[in-house]
Amino acid sequence: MDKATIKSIAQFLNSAELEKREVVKITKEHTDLDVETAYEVQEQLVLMKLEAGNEIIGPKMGLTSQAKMKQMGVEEPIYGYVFDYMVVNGDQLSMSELIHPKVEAEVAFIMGRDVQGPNITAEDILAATEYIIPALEIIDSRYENFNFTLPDVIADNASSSRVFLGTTLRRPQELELDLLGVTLSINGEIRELGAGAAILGHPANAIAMLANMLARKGLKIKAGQTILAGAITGAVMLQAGDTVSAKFDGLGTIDFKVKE
Ligand code: 0L1
Ligand code: MG
Repeated sequence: MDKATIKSIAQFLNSAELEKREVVKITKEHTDLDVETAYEVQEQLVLMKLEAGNEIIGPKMGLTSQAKMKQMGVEEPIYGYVFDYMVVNGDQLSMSELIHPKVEAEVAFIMGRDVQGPNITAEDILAATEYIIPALEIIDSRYENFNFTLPDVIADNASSSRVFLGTTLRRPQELELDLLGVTLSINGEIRELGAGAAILGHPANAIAMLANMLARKGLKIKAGQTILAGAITGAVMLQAGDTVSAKFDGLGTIDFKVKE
């Protein structure tokens, strides 16, 4: 696929996000879009957002649960980027800014040091992490009905849209991240639950994999970045009027309300 086409797909997806418009998956027309080219589209999309004055909070990992990987028929998770404008301040999510959002419970790593792959292990990540915080990611695929292939979702910045970051900070050594339990309730009813082990056996494994995937591109994890490790729970579709509450063992709660 030539550079101009890659750029035009990135523009198309960026406009869909900015205009809150759902679109048909890219691979319907561009049947030759493969994973490698999809990351090139994502790179262009990221560049457009940076040129528009947005800043990267950190990369994120997606499709880190066995269930999601099986569903997509993939053996490797994917990554995308969370930008500053995606971080929600306060406790309200505006439906009018989004297409068809879903929420999933995650943990985020706040990095104290740069980490440069390859051959990074979970132990390297834990040693380089300053704090762990709870997070609720809002994914909002730009594709109709969340209907996409793996290259589609990679090109679409792994459905990144919004994130609520919790205020409880813990050193990684203070937590057993694989055993960390989470419940995700909507309107007072538990809809999803899980443990940190849902993320590739241990959330630090996902961040190590991220460092190694970035290294293939000559990139690294940077000190100060806040990195979403992947979902501990399944993703739940949101509607205006919903009240969302997630409880994280040892990491407090995150609550928000969905408004029109
Ligand atoms: O954060 C993620 O796990 C990315 C999910 C991408 C797939 C989806 O939109 O369901
Ligand atoms: Mg996620």
